[in-house]
Order: sequence, then structure tokens, then C-alpha cells
Amino acid sequence: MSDIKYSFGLWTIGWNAVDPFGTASRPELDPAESIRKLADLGAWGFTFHDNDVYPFGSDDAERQKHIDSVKKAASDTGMVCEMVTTNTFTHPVFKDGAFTSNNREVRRFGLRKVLRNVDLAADMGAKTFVMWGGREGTEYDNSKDLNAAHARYAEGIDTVASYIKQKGYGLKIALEPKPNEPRGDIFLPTIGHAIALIDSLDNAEMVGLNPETGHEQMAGLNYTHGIALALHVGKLFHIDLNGQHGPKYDQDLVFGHGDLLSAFFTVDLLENGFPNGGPRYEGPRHFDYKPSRTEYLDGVWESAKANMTTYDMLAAKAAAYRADPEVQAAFEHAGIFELGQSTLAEGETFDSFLAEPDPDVDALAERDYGLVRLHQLALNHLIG
Ligand code: ASC
Ligand code: MN
Ligand code: MN
Ligand code: MN
Repeated sequence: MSDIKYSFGLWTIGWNAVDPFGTASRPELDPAESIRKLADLGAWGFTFHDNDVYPFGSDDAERQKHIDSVKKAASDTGMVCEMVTTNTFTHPVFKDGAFTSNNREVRRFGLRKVLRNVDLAADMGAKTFVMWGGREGTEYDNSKDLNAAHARYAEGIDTVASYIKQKGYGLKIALEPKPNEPRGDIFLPTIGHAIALIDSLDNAEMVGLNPETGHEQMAGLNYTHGIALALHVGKLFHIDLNGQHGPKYDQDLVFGHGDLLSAFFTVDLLENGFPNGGPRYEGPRHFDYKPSRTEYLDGVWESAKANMTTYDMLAAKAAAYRADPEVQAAFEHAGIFELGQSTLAEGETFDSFLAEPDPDVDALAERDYGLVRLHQLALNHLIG
């Protein structure tokens, strides 16, 4: 394994493959044992929902017993708890949402569950606090006052942010967009929607994104473009890598097992940055996938390893691609470095800009950008 920092959600390998049509196809895993197993496979860190570690409704003593067992596995193995998130979607109390439920009592309960989990995240030394609002949404457009729902969503996020500030915790919040499933429509369906709501927050500076590969692709969107925008506006706080074949149910495949070409360009961006420089993603390479229901325990660990092996292979290919002089020449030919120059000259006035004669547009229209050849060069590196 490379020295890339890979981390896994405990709910990923821990999924016992219950789905809407079938019962579990695998036994429950002990979270502490999973941490040891992931460490053996070469992972660097782990993440969890509160109820991946202790059952919903545990009393304080039971809760602490489970937390201590996870902490011991972490200290025995050196595995880092880098992110914590809250389950506000499994229990039926959340069937109409947590922060956006029409029922105020449910909203107050959901918010309290999240704040309690913020304390745990800080105690575990996590740097990022993820919020995936899986039940924040509707099946029917008249189910909610949609303005009030967004106001309550913003209120909830701002309350969590103020609590983190008041406690002096070094945590940042990362919202995870998803278009649908389990709700018919989920609020903050894409990276762009989430950025728009973040901009309206009182505590916008400490709230960013945790985009998941498959969630953008479920909406027919380009994940690499999405994380590029998040980087551009300083909001790529965390990532959930996995695989998906276009717009259908959330497949949560192994990273690279869906759209492989897209995965190549995702890795190229994460590992090599933008061709003209710019903001870089410095966080862990975190996988949020599910071992397919056909797999038993060997398949669980094989699939976990496959995420890291695939990422490693793509990182090696992407490094060779960028280092290839033919690729760099094709970048030059395509104008990729030219795009790094500002369109207006420094100090240029509107008068001088508008007075400039127009170019020969017919000649400009004949330019061949060589983008197909450039893309073929990427393919040569990937599969040649
Ligand atoms: C998360 C997260 C998801 C969901 C899903 C739960 O915290 O990132 O995508 O929960 O994995 O099954
Ligand atoms: Mn998913
Ligand atoms: Mn996710
Ligand atoms: Mn997921």
C-alpha cells in the first residue's frame, strides 16, 4: 500500500446487507474488530455514526462501554478517528426529518442527538463533523412549507456551529449532498445547492462539504467538476469516495467500480491538483462504499482492500500521465495553461478594452484544440 491516508466509515464494512427486499446476508461486525482488521489491510483512519458504535437509546454506561472499546482498538493500532457523523435517519422518529421535521419536538430531539455527538467527535479527536440529512426531504411537494424547511435546516446547522464555537472544539462541519433515497427528494441535493445554503449561514466560515462520488452521479452530475467548484470556493472539507453507474439507486460500489474514467480524473485532481495550481484537497481519502450483498466476510475485506488498491493504481497512472511530456505539450496546445491567465490585463480600463478591434473570428473559429487526442493520451495511460 502507498503512504496515502485512507479511511473507512465503520458502517461501510459493517453493513450487514439488509435492503428493502431482503434480510441480512451477513452477521453484524464488532466495530473494534473492524478497526483492527482495517489497520491490518493498510488503512490509516476510520469514521463512524454514533449508532455504528453504540445502539440507539443506550444509557450512559452502555454508551461509554462501546466507546471505550473503539478507543482501545484505535490506540492499539494507531488508527486515527478523523471524522464523526450522526445517525438521524434510521429510527422511525426521524421519518419526516430531524432538522426539518414538521414536528418541533422531533427537531429538538434530533438537534440534541447531534450536539451530544459533537462532544463525542471532539473527545475522539476528529477534525470533521459530517451531516448527511438523509431524511431531510419529502415525497410530495406539499408536505412542507419549503421556505420554512430551508430556514429550519439553516437554523440547525448554525446551532451546531455555535455549539462547536462555544465549546472551543477544533471541528469543522461538512454537509453531504444527496439528491434522493431514502426520501423521494432530499434537501441540499447537490454540491451547488449546499454551497448556496452555506452562504446564507451566520457561521458560513466553518461549514463546508463532504461530497460523495455516487451521490453526484445519481443526479447525472460530474463529481470531478463538483469537487473542483468546492475547492475553488474553499469548501472541500472532506470526501466520500465510491462507485456508481449513473442515475439509478445509490449503489455505493467500490471506488473505481462504477465510472472508471471519471474516477481517474477525480484521483488526478486530488493527487496532482489543477494544471495551473490552485487550492488543493488536504484531507483523508475516505471511502463510503458498501460490500455488495452477494459477498460474505471474505468479500467484505476483499472489497475494502479493493478501494485502496484501485485508488493506488489510479494515483500511479495519474502521476505518469501528468509527467508525460506529450501530455504537457497537449495541455499547452489545448490552451489549458492559457486558461490560467486572467482575461483582462492588469489595470486595463473599460475604455481601452472596448476600443480594441475585434479579432478575425473566422480564423479563431478554425482553431483545433486537440482535446480528443489529449483525452486519448489519458486513456493510453489508463489502459494502454
Ligand atoms: C452517511 C453518509 C452516507 C450515509 C449512508 C448511510 O453518513 O456519508 O452516505 O450516511 O452511508 O448508509
Ligand atoms: Mn451513497
Ligand atoms: Mn456518504
Ligand atoms: Mn453512503
